[in-house]
Amino acid sequence: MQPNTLPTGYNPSLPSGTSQEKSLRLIADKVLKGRRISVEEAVLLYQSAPLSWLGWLASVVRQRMHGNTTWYNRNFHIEPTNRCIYNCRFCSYNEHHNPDVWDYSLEQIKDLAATAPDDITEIHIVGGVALDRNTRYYANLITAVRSVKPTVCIKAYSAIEISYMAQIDQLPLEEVLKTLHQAGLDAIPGGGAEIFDAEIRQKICPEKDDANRWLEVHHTAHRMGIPTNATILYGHIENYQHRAEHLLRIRELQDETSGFLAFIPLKYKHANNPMGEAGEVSAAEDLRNYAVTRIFLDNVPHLKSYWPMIGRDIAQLSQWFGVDDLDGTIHDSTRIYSAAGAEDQQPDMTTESLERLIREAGFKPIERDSLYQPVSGSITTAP
Ligand code: V47
Ligand code: SF4
Repeated sequence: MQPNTLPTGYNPSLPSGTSQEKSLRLIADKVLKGRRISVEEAVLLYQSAPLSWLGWLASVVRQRMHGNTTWYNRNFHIEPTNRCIYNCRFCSYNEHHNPDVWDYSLEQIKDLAATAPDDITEIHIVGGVALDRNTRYYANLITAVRSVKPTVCIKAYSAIEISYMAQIDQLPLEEVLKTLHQAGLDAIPGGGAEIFDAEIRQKICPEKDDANRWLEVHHTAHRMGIPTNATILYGHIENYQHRAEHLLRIRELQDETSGFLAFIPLKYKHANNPMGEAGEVSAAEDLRNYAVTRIFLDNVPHLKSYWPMIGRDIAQLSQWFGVDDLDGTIHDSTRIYSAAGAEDQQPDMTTESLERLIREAGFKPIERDSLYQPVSGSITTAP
């Protein structure tokens, strides 16, 4: 199939008349002129924009930023331990909610890294926050991985783990990040952001650092030239206002630093954790969330669909709702989502399957490295 091109001037019309429809039209006018929308306007989009219309508007933004390209990467995860001093109520894989407890030695981590295919470009390391681990340990872990995979990008440790290192070692964040960076840390993943709203955060992850601390870690990393990602955990007890305010704080920090590479909406999965009775939101809600995020977050370059969490089908469709990045080959190396009941219990995708997923939806797959540079030798053959 040929990559899509949005027909020029295509604008699925809204049934006209009510004041709400007029407001939606005004929002679209703003977006089409490249202007920002407010939190109130994002909430209105969440609440009342027809889904196909929202997909169209998000696609205009996506097209402007990335044309028909959808990026993907070859990556591998290492989850060093599921021991954790915290007990987030949505977490299915930590030792409090999972009888299968693991805590790899540095030697085991090295062996695990050595099992990753040679052609991967990124290793993503994130785990529980273990009581007895400090900055030196985490730096040694990076050195161990680096010794067997000298050229990969190491994207490691959530802001929550980094904050804990600073706390246990009584060090400023700059010092911790400097040590990790010198050991070979290249980038920081987006985990731990959950929902910034203090009241909701208190209910779903009461012991975790607050929003200000999460933002401080990322701000510090950006100042030091270390790129990071950002996430939101959605689809539990938060409302649209909470989601839009979360996005605003990311947009504000990005205005200051330009250090975020990608934003990854993480859908709450409900199996095997104490929040399970909250259920899960629908696929339509997932798509709506991608679209509003793309429209609102005009300064974060990439919107990533993390298929092990959302599933292959919705990841594929999400490209029509603002997503330009599908992560990744994975190689059955993460348990966070399988423990929480994700469809793919052993997430693993070949580059051929990823490319097919992208192409079948009408987009052009390009393999990327962690900084979103095209990887030469990518198997892409289609235009
Ligand atoms: O912070 C935990 C989430 C995050 C559940 O930066 C859950 O490229 C849904 O941040 N249902 C860690 N979500 C994973 C993460 C991530 C994933 C992929 C790519 C990147 C990136 C970052 O996983 C946690 C939490 O928000 N999480 N349990 C659950 N039951
Ligand atoms: Fe620990 Fe992370 Fe799970 Fe929270 S989400 S309990 S910090 S492993």
